[in-house]
Amino acid sequence: MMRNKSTHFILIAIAILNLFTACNFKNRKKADTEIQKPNIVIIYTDDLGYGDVSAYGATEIQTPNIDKLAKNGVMFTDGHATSATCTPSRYGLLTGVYPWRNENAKILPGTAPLIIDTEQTTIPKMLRENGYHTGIVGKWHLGLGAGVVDWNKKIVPGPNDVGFDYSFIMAATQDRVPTVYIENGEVVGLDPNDPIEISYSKNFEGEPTGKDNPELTRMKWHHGHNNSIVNGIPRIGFMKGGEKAKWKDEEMADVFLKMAKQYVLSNKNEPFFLYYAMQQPHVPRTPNERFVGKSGMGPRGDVIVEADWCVGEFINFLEKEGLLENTLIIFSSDNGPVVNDGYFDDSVEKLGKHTPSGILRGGKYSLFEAGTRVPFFTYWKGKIQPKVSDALVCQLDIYASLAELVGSSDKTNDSKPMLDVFMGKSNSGREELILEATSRTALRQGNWIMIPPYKGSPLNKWVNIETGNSPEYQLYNLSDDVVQHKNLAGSNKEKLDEMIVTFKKLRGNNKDVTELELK
Ligand code: NG6
Ligand code: CA
Repeated sequence: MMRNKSTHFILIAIAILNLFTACNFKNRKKADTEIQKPNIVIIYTDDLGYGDVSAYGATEIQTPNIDKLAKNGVMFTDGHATSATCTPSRYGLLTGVYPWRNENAKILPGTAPLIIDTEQTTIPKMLRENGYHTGIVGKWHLGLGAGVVDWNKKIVPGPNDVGFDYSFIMAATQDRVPTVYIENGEVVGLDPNDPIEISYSKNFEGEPTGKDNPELTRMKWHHGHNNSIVNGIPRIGFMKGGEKAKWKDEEMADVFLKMAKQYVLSNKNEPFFLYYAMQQPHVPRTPNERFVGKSGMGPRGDVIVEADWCVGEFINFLEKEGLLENTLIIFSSDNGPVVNDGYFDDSVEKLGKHTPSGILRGGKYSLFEAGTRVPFFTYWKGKIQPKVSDALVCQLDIYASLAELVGSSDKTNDSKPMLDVFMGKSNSGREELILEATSRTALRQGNWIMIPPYKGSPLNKWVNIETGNSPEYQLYNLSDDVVQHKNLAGSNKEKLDEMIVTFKKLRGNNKDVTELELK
């Protein structure tokens, strides 16, 4: 059959249109795959050391669930927290800003005001602007309120004012009052007839304390931790009232796990970001009875086994919900390990051959490697190929890397975009990194670390950890001396001077630093 002119025209038009739609579809698909918005979960432990995880070489304790993620993801052997203590570390993680830039980023009492500026950009804020629902379940320890907090009213500002749509937290630490959960700024289970009062300076009349009433305690204090007694455990700080709202320590792991799952269930239909900040193995170590005696290493080992179980439960839950293939998981710890952190809890006596810091020197509070070098890995089923990476990475860089992932142009000066490293596609980690421990700083450059001279004892005798303090400069080459036993400051003055110059440049105008002299 002959076609007339107009039929021809129509056919050509349709063909052109088809071509356009095909191209368009192709383009659209490309854009969709370039910018991915997987769910993002940061699982953050408290004081878990480099040597506490069997994937990282622990032999005396087994962490099969954590190992499964580590071994099927990118397992970093040189991954760091920004600091060797909690508050500064969490500040660095969430804001992408070095904690030593904020003089308030030090271990905070439970009454401290919020130390993140509500105008400041944070991981949850950045993700929220990019279509994520954002939640935190677990330990906060970044301060609450703007001055004196009334715990009986809505507590603001807090996590919900720095980017989290949902929050279920403990204010500070498990060993600090207030010992209550706070959900979106409100104390959970508070009885208005039994208001909460908190003080870090003096006791409330008639209230027992660990110091004066040891007969009321079931866990004895070793150093600090002798103020108010809650559930038979003496704490840091004084608390009155709020009886019904007080948490039960042995249930905390289950409560946080339940709330983490609940958060996911409520928000699984949109991209979500969950910061699951577990309390283990920080003191007081209070395993649920299901885990008591399971490690053979006393409560510290038992709560690590408990934390490992929680990780397994949470991952199985994501799998069951069909979310695992679409969820990027980042696992790490806020600082290095400590064995005796203020209670007689058998952790020293029952440690046996276990070495929480692995082969590394130091631990929590220390400028030596074990202060900040912690278990650190990324896992994304089907997207990340198993790999052990020796790239130098820091939690500070999670901010910029997640920004890269979701296509955000948000930046901070300190956080370096390293998505390819976290995805296991590249090995080029950081060249330079400033590490912090109890307000002292050191410079890591390539495989070298330079620790400037610091006053103070070389050993924190309370916790039996080497601090890194020395009247002399320390310079170590970690490529053949990861244990930091050979101080090369005297023999390699050229490298030392080069590092002092870089350190001064990076740290900027700070008295401690500007007074440092070249050798
Ligand atoms: C210290 C506590 C320690 C722990 C730490 C904070 C004393 C003597 N020691 O001051 O037990 O609570 O603060 O730990 O009170 S962190 O992991 O939150 O940084
Ligand atoms: Ca900690």
